[in-house]
Amino acid sequence: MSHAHLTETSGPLQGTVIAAQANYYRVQLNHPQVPGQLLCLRRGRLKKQGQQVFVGDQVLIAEPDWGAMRAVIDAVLPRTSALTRPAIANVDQILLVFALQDPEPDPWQISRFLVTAEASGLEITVVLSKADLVKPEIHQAWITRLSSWGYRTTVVSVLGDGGIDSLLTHLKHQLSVICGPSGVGKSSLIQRLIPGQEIRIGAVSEHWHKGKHTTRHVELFRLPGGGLLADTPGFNQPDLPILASELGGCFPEIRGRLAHQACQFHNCQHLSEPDCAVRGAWERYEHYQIYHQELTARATISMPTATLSQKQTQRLSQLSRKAQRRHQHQGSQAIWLDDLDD
Ligand SMILES: Nc1nc2c(ncn2[C@@H]2O[C@H](COP(=O)(O)OP(=O)(O)OP(=O)(O)O)[C@@H](O)[C@H]2O)c(=O)[nH]1
Ligand SMILES: [Mg+2]
Ligand SMILES: [Zn+2]
Repeated sequence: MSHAHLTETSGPLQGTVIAAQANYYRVQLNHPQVPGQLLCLRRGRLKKQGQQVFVGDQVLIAEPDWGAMRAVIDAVLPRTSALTRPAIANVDQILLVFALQDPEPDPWQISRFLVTAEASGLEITVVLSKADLVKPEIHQAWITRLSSWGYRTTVVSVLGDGGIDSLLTHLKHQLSVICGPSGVGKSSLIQRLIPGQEIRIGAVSEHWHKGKHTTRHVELFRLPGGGLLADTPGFNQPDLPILASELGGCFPEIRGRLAHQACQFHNCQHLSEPDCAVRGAWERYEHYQIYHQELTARATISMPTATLSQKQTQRLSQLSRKAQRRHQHQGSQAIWLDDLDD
């Protein structure tokens, strides 16, 4: 089908935003017959309305210039979901990647990523990478441990074939986002899944020790069997974007317990209340307690300070610092969100 024919017969052109950088968006047209991508600006009107354009957005395109492969984004279609960190629209599932070695898995960090991913309400798939670096007994120990947390886990290595096919099947027809700490092999895994795709990979020596991030922008890649996969920059300590009262819903262990038995109080926080169905000797209960403390301290601090005495304020910032120290990791939050839109 020729480009001219396409514009005459098919009404407004619809496409998927594949990448965003500064004011430019790369848009892949949804017509399978049309190869290549258009470099687009956002209409001034959308900018005035504060309508942001995210990677993953379905957009309508106008004024195509087929010679220069440029066009204008005329409208953003309604989103089925929107993640803000990273900023991606219409995501179906989150692929969380952790390395079995280099860097060594940290249960607190894994748990923080899991809770943050749960807060999105999207389906979660856990992948343990760099299987070639550790013995199979260690794979099995982590699979068992994560299974007791409520997650099914796929073990992969970019040097072998194990797990790769089942992962591709799992990602088919979906828009998935790959998230995880820096240096765990997210970009390498995408390259393994999509032969021929050029992706920036970090050198092993210059990695997590320095908190260096190799992937800097969000970008969607087309998987060979269908589906889109977004690479994201690794960051080491996600934010827990929830209220303390929502925390319980982000633990499969708690959802499971409450499905069988109710707490005495309907608004039980599962801390020291009597007849609590959740409190107990399960592994991540301690994570729940510490995150709860952190979220409570954060919520109170963001109240207008005039309502607190100086002594109370001091005590609260002490508490919050303590909570932060409990799971301090080098590396910073993703700051690259700012360059996605103006
Ligand atoms: N032995 C081994 N090394 C791997 C494997 N996967 C990735 N690596 C190495 O781990 C390092 C980091 O890989 P990347 O793919 O850049 O990691 P990333 O998660 O994308 O890192 P950021 O973009 O910084 O978040 C590179 O040196 C890779 O070669 C694997 O399966 N086995
Ligand atoms: Mg990367
Ligand atoms: Zn309870």
